[in-house]
This record gives sequence, C-alpha cells and structure tokens, in this order.
Amino acid sequence: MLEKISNTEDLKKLNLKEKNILAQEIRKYIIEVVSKNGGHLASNLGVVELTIALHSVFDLPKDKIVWDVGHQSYVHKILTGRKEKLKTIRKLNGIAGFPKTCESDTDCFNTGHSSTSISAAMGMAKARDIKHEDNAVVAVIGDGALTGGMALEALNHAGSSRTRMIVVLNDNEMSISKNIGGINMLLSKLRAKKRYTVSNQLGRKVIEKIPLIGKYIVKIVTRAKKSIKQLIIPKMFFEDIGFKYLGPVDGHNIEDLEYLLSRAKELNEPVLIHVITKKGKGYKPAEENPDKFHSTSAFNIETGKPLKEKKKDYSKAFGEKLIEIAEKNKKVVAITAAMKDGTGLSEFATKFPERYFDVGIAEQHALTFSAGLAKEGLIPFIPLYSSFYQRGYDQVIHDICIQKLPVIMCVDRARMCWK
Ligand SMILES: Cc1ncc(C[n+]2csc(CCOP(=O)(O)OP(=O)(O)O)c2C)c(N)n1
Repeated sequence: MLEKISNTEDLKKLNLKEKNILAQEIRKYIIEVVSKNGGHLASNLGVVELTIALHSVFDLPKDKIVWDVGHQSYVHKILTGRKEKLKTIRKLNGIAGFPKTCESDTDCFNTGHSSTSISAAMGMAKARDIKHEDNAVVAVIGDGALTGGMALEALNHAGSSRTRMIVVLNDNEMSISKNIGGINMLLSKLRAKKRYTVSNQLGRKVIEKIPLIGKYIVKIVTRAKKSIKQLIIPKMFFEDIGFKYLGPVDGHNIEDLEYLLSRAKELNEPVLIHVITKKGKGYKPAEENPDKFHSTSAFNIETGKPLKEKKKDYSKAFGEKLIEIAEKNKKVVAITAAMKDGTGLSEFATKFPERYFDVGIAEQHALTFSAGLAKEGLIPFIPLYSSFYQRGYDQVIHDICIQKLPVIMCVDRARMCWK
C-alpha cells in the first residue's frame, strides 16, 4: 500500500481497510528509518491513524495543519511527498525532523518549541476571516504541550473570540515523561468518559444536548451518580471557555476520527477534539518505554536496545553532582520543565521526591517559581536546555536577577562556538 502512496490525493482514494493496512506499513517504515538514523519514534507511532484521518478529511495546502512541537510530523511528511526523503532525517543535508515551510507548502508553520500551535492556528484563522476565505485551520497539540502557558493563553483567546478553528488534542498521557498537573487531572476525568464511536452516535447526540441546560443540570446532578457527573462536568471546562468539545475518541480508529473531523470541519466555531492515543503504538519496546523512545539514537529493532551504549554525558555528571550537594544541604531543591531525564534529574527525583518539582512544559513559570523558592531561603537549581531558556528571559531578568535572588540557573545543551 505504501508504495502506491506518493501524496494525499492517492491516500484519499483508499477505502477504510486499505487505510488500516497503510497505517501498519507506515509504522514499519518509520521504525526501520528511525532504528538506523535515530529520531522521534514513540510520538510518531502514536499519530499514524490520526494523521491519515486528518489528510483524508482536509485538503492541504489550502487547509492548514499546525503540528505543535512538530516532532510527530514524520507521518505527515510521508503522506506529503517526502517518503523517500524521510530516510535522510538526522543526516547532513537531510530533511528536517520538524515541519519546515521551506521544505513543503503543506508545512504551514515552523515548530520546535512547544505550545505554539493554537496561537499560530488562531492567527491563520483570523487572517482567513479578514480575507473572506474559507479554508479550515487545525492545531494538533499533545497533552504535554497543553501544559505550556502559551497554549492556555491561546485557548483563552480563541474560545471567547468564537474563531472558527479546530484544536485536535492528542492525549497519550505522556509528555516526554509521564504528564503532570491539573490539566492532566482534568483530562484523566475526560478519558474515563465513554469513548465516542460512530456506532454510538445516536446516544452521543442525546448527551451532547445536555450543555444547553448546562449549569442547571450540573447543580441537579451534584448528588447524582458519579458516572453521570463524569459524563457532564469535565466536558464543561472546554465548553465553558468557548470550545465545542468532541470526544473522547479512539485515536487509532480511522473511521471514528474521520467522522468527528468532518463534523468539526462543518462547524462555524472553535472546536476541540479529544483524541486518545498510545505513545509508541505498535512497537512493543516503545509502548513499554515511551520516554526512552521519545527521541532515540539508532537501535536494534529486535531487542529495542541502542546500537551504541550511551556514554556518561554532561547532564548525567550534573545530576550526580547535584545529589552530592543536596545530601549535604537540605535547602537544595531541583526544578525541571518536563525534561527530567534530559537534564539528568531522574535519580534526584527518586532520591528527594519532596525536593523535586516537574512543572510541565512551563519554563517561564519554572523560573519565577524558583525565584519564589529562593526568596524564602531555599536554594533552587534549575537546569533548562539553552534553547528553551529563551522562553524565560524576562523571568530571568525581572524576577531573578533584578531582585538578586540566589537561583542556580544551569544551562543544558549549551555549546560555545569559537571561530
Ligand atoms: C518550550 C519547550 N520546552 C521543552 C521542549 C521539549 N519537548 C519536546 S516534545 C516534549 C513533550 C511533548 O509532549 P506532548 O505534547 O504530549 O507530545 P507527545 O510527544 O506525547 O506526543 C517536550 C517537553 C520543547 N520542545 N519546547
């Protein structure tokens, strides 16, 4: 099937059975490429059916799909004429592992830093309205990326302004590590709701009418059965901030996905589709260790083991030293913005759980939170990747430096180039 597919026009000609076969072939192909070149594996395996459904329903480049972070765009690249080129990811002069507008007109926005998709999509949607055009605009965002402040700022804006756009929430319960926070708590309540299926459409239609008498019903059901509460109350969050909520839907069921996406396309309001996926889907080692296979170096497909054993790196050395310091000084605490493993804090987290904070993909909050800890006499260590520090320059200056607070800011993945 994969051989027959050069672009999305070919995809649109397939029937459901053929699309399901294609999904398995795409998985196999991605595993083969990433096992040789390294790359983002688990997130891509999780969005195969979702990407097929998106490209079956929408017409790119007229319609726009913004991939948040963009690390999960391999399937999109395969379906938009870059199947062969995918073999060059992470190679000199190879294609990018993230959407690049210069690479294809189906990549409508460059991404890399998390939580930007809803803002960008909303801008595109507003531009469309001002130009009296009619295309659809979709932001695909993970539950991890939804912990980032920008995503919440954009939801806040988009919902109340009634902008016609679609947010596809790809919920796999994982950031790089297990996802954290209040939004994750809300999503877990929603996950517990009966899943949407095409066959239960009739039942859903009845339930979907409930918000019309929303607050009144919520009052009445406070003492009603817990299951009824679960069906109604969590859904209200997105509806209350102005989004039509559709789902939750099985993100590996192409038929259900296509049905909901087509419905959302017809609606003239902001819609959020809650899609439940499994990170690493279809490759056992990645399903069992989605964090290890989030971004991986070359590995043996049979065993899932890396071809080269990882040497001790700067992050590991940093983590070990920090444990040594924290053992001597009880005031030492560590903060990460969803990068526990990457910044070498995994052992610290296990050893000092009460002195360790994962705040989600929230560098700005992480820095000002550290400032608060320091103001009250603790000694916060905050390692962030250099690139993501950009998110918090204002917090570094305004909240930490000007107040001369003793926050230990550590810069990971930093490199000096001397010429
Ligand atoms: C500002 C910023 N901080 C950290 C990262 C590193 N990062 C890349 S992907 C990712 C997790 C994303 O999780 P989610 O959005 O749920 O996508 P999934 O991989 O689970 O599909 C993180 C923390 C980033 N890209 N941008």
